[in-house]
Amino acid sequence: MNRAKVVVYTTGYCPYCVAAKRLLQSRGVPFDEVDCDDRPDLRTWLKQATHQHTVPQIFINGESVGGFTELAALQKSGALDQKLAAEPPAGAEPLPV
Ligand SMILES: N[C@@H](CCC(=O)N[C@@H](CS)C(=O)NCC(=O)O)C(=O)O
Repeated sequence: MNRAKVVVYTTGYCPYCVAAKRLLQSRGVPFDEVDCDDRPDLRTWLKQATHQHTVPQIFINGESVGGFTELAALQKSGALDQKLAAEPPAGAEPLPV
């Protein structure tokens, strides 16, 4: 069962973003998408928070899990199920949107 809060930071033209969203949708995982086009503030925050310069950037219960490649690896290893089954920690700070 999916209890986790999933947030996907994307841009408009981004095949990896499409692939990540498709993977989540194929698993029936609800997620919030945050479009970073024309949002240099969010891109700057993402770089600081993830030390990555690419999109998508995916957060599960506030934890940065990487982009599509890492999401697919989590799925393949079975670790994604465990992360998605966890509830968001009480009082967690919302991610920037
Ligand atoms: N390994 C990364 C690759 C992601 C990637 O290359 N994303 C492209 C867009 S589809 C990107 O962010 N390029 C640099 C940029 O847009 O600034 C993943 O699987 O998410």
